Amino acid sequence: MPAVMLLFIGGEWSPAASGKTFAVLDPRTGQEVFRVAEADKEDVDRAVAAARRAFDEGEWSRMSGKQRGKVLLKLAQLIEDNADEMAAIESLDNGKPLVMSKIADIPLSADHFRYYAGWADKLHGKTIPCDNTFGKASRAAQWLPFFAYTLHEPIGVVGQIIPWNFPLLMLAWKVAPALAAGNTIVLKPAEQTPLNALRFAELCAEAGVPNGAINILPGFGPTAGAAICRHPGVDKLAFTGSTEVGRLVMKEASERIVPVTLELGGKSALIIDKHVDVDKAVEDAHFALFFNHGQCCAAGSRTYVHADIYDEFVAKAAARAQRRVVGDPFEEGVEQGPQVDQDQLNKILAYIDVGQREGARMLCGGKRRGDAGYFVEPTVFADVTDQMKIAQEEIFGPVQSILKYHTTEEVIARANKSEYGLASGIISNDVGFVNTVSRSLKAGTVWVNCYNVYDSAVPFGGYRLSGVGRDKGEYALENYTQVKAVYQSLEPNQP
Ligand code: TXE
Repeated sequence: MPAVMLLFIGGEWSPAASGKTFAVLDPRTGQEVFRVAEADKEDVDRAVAAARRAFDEGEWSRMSGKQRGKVLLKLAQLIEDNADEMAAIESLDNGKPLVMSKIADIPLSADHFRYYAGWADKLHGKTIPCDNTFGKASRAAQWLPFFAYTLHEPIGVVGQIIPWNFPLLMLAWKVAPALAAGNTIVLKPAEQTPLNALRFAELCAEAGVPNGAINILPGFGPTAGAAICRHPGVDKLAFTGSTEVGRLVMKEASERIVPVTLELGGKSALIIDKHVDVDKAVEDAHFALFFNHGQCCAAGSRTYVHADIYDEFVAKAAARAQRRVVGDPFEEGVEQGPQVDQDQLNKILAYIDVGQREGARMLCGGKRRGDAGYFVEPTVFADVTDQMKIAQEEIFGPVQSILKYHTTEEVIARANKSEYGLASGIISNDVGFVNTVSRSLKAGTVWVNCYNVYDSAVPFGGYRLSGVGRDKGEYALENYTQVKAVYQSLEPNQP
């Protein structure tokens, strides 16, 4: 790769029109490791024009589904062939442990392309028999005179904006279904983590994605991101990130009446019944929150524990967090690397401060670790109450909040009081409890006796402020297709 990485527009590498670049920092040290061209409005104009050309000329949009599927399979294979390199890029860019990039981010991304490759030739509509609306006499009187069929057509040029917590995987969630359905794409990775999106662009060229079908524009939200949202040539918007920015994206979509899908923040409740093996429940709850350093929209960030096991659970949860190995993500045995950037570090430390001031009992952690990079000590708060900020707002860091409950009805009501509704979890061996709670929770995902399971075939998305629409699975294809109804008379055009 060149010293300054460029924008990928129309199948070619090009500098930003402004000539500007920005620094990519190593979250372990805060030091600059790469420079990347910084896209802005003019670059978005060029990228949208390239995507429009590619769409209208039909090289991708009218390619047969089978052919598109082959290209997506090749992409999956190329990600796997380059897995070690891409895992290293992911850990360098984001700070997550190399082992996690290797066992989660990269293989799940490859799997996503493989899964949607299978859908590319199965996007067919329905045939629908129609009634004789106008009482028109049919020559073949015993048959209905009309029938209709539906076509699932690609929408056009899709603008996609993604975050930094799972840089390649979030790209895969957005890009794979959009490409499978025949759309062309202008994608902006997060400014903190643009590297694997650029590596992915190289793989697209190698896999045979036609020039212009995918354009990758690293840059900042209020400039490049806003320009994508406002561009009259963008036919659909897809966004993953904060609820605050999600609102802006939706406003822009409403101005132009284009469809929009949003995957936003969360404050997910993990409910732990009294009928459990406490050690196992502690481990599950630890994983639910601390996975990816707490930087998961679905993090189990409100841990509700039944009063009967509360004291034992709290003591063991704190002991587990204290054992969590924090360090260089490239070192073996490390479970937690640095947070992604200074802003996130500051935000997390501010919430830890608020938690203490609001009266939660801090059992461990609470500070920045070291003075280089963005490391935070794994932190556990007990005796958290629903009205505390740390129980209501997304911290997005390694801070576990434990709350006590007494009855099933009470915990369901409290869990549902959040303004978010992304995910949730239940740990229990009582089938009645599991059934009652899973059907009562207002959340897009419920994990039972597990957490953070992400199969490409299973939809993911939120209720309430957590978003609109679903990523993943068959459902995501609806985000990227228009349904056209074609009526056809069964009679020939003769007098
Ligand atoms: O998010 P932003 P940030 C939550 C999490 C985190 C907080 C802030 O709580 O602490 O959001 O993180 C682009 N028009 N999540 O500031 O700003 C931006 O460049 C168009 C939850 O990183 O929402 C990036 O590509 N785009 C979450 C993307 O939006 C704009 C993942 C996300 O950044 C824009 C990340 C604008 N005006 C953070 N402003 C999840 N749901 O997984 C920014 N962007």
